[in-house]
Amino acid sequence: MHQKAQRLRRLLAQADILQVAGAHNGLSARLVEQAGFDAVWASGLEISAAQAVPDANILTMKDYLEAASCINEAVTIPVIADCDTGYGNANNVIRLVKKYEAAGIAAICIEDKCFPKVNSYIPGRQELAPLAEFVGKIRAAKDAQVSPDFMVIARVEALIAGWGLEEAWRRADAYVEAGADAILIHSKAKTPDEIKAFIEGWSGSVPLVVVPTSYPQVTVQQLADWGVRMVIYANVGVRAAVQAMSRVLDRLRQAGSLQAVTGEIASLQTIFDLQEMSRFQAEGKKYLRRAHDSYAVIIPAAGQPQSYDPLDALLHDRPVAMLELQGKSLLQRNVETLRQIGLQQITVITGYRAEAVNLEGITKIFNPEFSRGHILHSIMQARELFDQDLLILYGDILFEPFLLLKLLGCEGDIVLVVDNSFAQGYNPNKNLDLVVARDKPQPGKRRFMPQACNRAVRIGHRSIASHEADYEFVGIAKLSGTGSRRLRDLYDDCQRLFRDRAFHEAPNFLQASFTDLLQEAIERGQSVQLLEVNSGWMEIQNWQDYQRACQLLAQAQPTLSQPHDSGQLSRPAVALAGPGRRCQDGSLV
Ligand code: SPV
Ligand code: MG
Repeated sequence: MHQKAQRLRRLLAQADILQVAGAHNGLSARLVEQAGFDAVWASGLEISAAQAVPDANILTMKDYLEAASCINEAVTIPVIADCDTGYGNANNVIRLVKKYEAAGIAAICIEDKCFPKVNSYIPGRQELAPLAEFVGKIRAAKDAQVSPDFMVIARVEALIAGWGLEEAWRRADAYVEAGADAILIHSKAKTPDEIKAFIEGWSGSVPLVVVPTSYPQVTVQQLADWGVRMVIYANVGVRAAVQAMSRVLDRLRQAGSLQAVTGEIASLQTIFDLQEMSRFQAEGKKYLRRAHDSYAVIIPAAGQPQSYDPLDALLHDRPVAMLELQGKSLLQRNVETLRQIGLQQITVITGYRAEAVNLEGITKIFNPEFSRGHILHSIMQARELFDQDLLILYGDILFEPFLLLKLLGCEGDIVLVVDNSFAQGYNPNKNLDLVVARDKPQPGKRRFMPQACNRAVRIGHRSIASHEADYEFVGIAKLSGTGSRRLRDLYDDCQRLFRDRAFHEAPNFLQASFTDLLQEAIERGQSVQLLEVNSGWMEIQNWQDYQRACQLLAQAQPTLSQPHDSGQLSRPAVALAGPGRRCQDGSLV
């Protein structure tokens, strides 16, 4: 079924005369539709003019077909394609009908001149094709069409060529006899008298089409009264565009400022609307997916400082995540890193000085129990996210993009980023999340570990002695959709079982750390995989960390003489003094 051809036939069967306007591309066709015309004329003159070449078959069938297809795709109304003489003989017509019909064009119009034709308004050569030859083209076209609704309009050029009304009538009759669905009777007279005379003397049964370019004074009502069924304003679009463009360009060239012409040009919004930008955006939102789009990020940043460290002086009005580091907060730096690698869905859990967390484009969830509960409780404030891929990032760490990219590239439902360099300068005052692994870290400084092959056997910050531990948990974890659902179900289960009882290293469930839940998962047989890194992150837990971060960030500012050295930033904080704050005192909740 050919819907547009069917629609054109239905329109022709109605009482009103059809008004059709010419176009040369998708944009001009869309304007034709917006103006309320019944159909679009894919004009040979306009399409040629748009390429600044004569309307004389300088372009090929492929060029015209491409333009007609663009026009057709841009509109919902039917398109009538001006196919000149059929681009050759009857064999060429057969191919063109197949191509145009397949492209969704509702009707083609072929004219009885010799190939290559020249525009009907050009004085001089207007050579008519022999009648029999053109009849053969019409028959070929009608036999080639697939859908019965597809239309073939035969254009009589006898008046253009100066052969008179008798020849025009003779040809019109022969073309109808050959199967033409409509007759376009063309005239270049300055008044409509010639056309009127043709109509009065012709008794053909098919719809009549006219192109009143040379007799513009005629009205649609007059044409309708005379019995015309379709009027084609064949080239107004390109002529209007040329006049408007050259006037505006002249004025702009003289004025030397866009201001002089802004009142005369369409707004950008008008152009965006014509391009259907809003549909494009909606579709993008629905279908576009980048590599890590499935991930949501949770950053717990609710804890209040309780470490009695000099750093606390900077935290009286903000949580540690909002600590300024060389002109940008820690959180902002991390959010920028996340966006840089395509992670957009970022949820920050707030609590202590929640009002200070004022970044654009993040989701905030307030944890009302931030002063009593611990980090697990904070993370689970984002419970509804625990059915998709998740990245959990503690709020007091600074990290480099490559580290996250490496983590995101790891297979596994629960993957923790771990580092074993803590052992080199172990600070007993720091309360690290330690991990005992199934496989011992490889000795030596250089490692090659593209995947998280190792597994956690135990994890915790109290019950594991430093000499037993293989790694420190960095505070970055990746959960697949399966992993996040499992941890959510485990959390729900443990909340029921351990509400007021000790839960691993926590005195009660509210004060549980993330590592307590991980330990429970390990004990229930869940694989907790380890991705070993030895650079790319640092923590900001005390005054020394803070100073060191500021110093490294200052050095990391790229200058011409001193290239950016990301390696400096990536060294983990291994020789820091002062009490650690993570997990022990709830400050990092
Ligand atoms: C066209 O638009 O290309 C036509 C109509 O064939 S006219 O130019 O008026 O002859
Ligand atoms: Mg033409």
